[in-house]
Amino acid sequence: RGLSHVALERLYYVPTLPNVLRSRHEVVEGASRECVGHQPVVCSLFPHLSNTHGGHAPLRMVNIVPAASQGEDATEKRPLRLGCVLSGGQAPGGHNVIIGLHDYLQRWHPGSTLLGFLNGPRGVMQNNYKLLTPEELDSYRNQGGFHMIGSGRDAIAKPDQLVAAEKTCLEHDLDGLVVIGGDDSNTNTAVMAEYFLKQGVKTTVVGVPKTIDGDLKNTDVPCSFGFDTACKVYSEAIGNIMIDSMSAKKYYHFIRLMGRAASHVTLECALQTHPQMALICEEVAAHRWGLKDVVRQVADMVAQRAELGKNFGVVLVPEGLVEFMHDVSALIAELNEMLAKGVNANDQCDVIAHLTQESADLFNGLTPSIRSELLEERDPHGNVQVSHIQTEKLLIKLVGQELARRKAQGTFRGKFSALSHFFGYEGRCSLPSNFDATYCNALGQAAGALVAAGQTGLMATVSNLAAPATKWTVGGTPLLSMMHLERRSGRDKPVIRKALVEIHGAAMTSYTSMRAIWAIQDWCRSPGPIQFHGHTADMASITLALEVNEGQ
Ligand code: FBP
Repeated sequence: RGLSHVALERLYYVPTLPNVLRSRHEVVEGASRECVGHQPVVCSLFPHLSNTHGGHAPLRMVNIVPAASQGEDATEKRPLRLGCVLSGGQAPGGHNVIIGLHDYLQRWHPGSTLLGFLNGPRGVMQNNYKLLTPEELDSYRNQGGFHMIGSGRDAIAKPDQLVAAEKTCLEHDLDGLVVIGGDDSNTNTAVMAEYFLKQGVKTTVVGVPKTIDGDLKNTDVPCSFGFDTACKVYSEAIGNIMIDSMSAKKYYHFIRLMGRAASHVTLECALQTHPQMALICEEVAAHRWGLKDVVRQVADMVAQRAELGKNFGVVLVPEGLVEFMHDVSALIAELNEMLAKGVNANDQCDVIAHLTQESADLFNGLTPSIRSELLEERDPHGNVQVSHIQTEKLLIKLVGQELARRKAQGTFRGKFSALSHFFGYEGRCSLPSNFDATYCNALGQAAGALVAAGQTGLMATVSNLAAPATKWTVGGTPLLSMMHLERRSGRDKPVIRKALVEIHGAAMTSYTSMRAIWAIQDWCRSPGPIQFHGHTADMASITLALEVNEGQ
């Protein structure tokens, strides 16, 4: 396939397996869990998974622990039939999850069959799959991308989609289906698990936390895979740009970073590189800042540096920013409701006529491209496609106008010349870092152990990540425990709640304690490329290290 020297070498990297998965183990019930919100309603919508149809058994996580009994029984090693599917955006390490699953089956259930459904959930509904062989899997070990089986953003949620998925699982007599996806995909994992229980279909459904956005985490799930690698890729490029900016001394670089609603990626990259400014969506929301407030803050920083003779710097912009400025988020909410009611998005006069005065004024002040992006089709889960919105260009334009106004008043004497960048897709398919390669392998093996134990409606978990990988703990947490009700496409829906940046958490505190200095000093930190060997190779993201330590 034209593998580079490094990619070839990575084929032979052997991720460390947590001790508990190296020897005989079993799945035992763990602590009880509650939904993150609206528990009675969420549980009533998932009566089989929450057990509400037969009493009020609490949601429980499960732990994978060394087996209590020494003897093996005959059923223990029975061959299983499993399917797996990659869902949503690419994230480095996806192949290792599937390989971990396969290796688990080979080791503990020899003779098992593993099917890979092609091009995302649609492959499950259309019964489009391939049999995954050891030879093919070996050629994807520790490689980036999702191209072995492809991914897609279709949802399996509506009645006809669930029936189609059921038909496929019955046809292959699947014991389990492993869904490797983000928050929305795993919401649908819960929907499918519930439906299969209701129908008496034997296939269990287990999720694996995937997304570079880093917003799929909770007490049991320390992070989603792919985040570490993607942030390292972006941070390398940001570090290089910062040094260019300090060398040329003539440009401000506005760099928008992927991450959807959450600013985890931006925060991690800020801690890695020390930019002059990093906007954090969650802080913008907490202070109810609007577009004008954000523009003023950036302009203040530029003006402050100009007083020091510095007309250059780097500003990091999370891609979800537009959704968090209170005025823009109110506008988006109005647009969502309006589109759900069938107002024609192509008729901007009609759209404006349906907006409140405040939103209409804001809408009129946006650039035409941003206006049409806000009106674009939502993704299949009802989200605004924020990665299409060029917020960095909007900010450059508005900050430029604000500085021109100040110049006319005599309060700004510097220069403002800005360039825009967007880092997103280039980070999603990199060769996974040692951390992601190891974490993903363990997650795949954990998913295998859960399915083998007949568990359903759980997300595979691998924790204790601050310790060496041999000591990582493994288990599963109820998908329902991550859910609450959210307004989607004009109605309340039970969905997995996105884990946003904690503005008083360790990572954010670490940033806020330094940002005033980074704004004026040029303490650029250039992390360089991902390392696969040497003492820095196994370091996981800074935010994970801070947050994991804080949680202990
Ligand atoms: P997931 O939530 O599916 O992991 O996708 C993450 C992401 O990379 C976001 O950061 C980004 O906004 C979005 O996908 C882009 O989507 P697409 O690949 O459909 O353009």
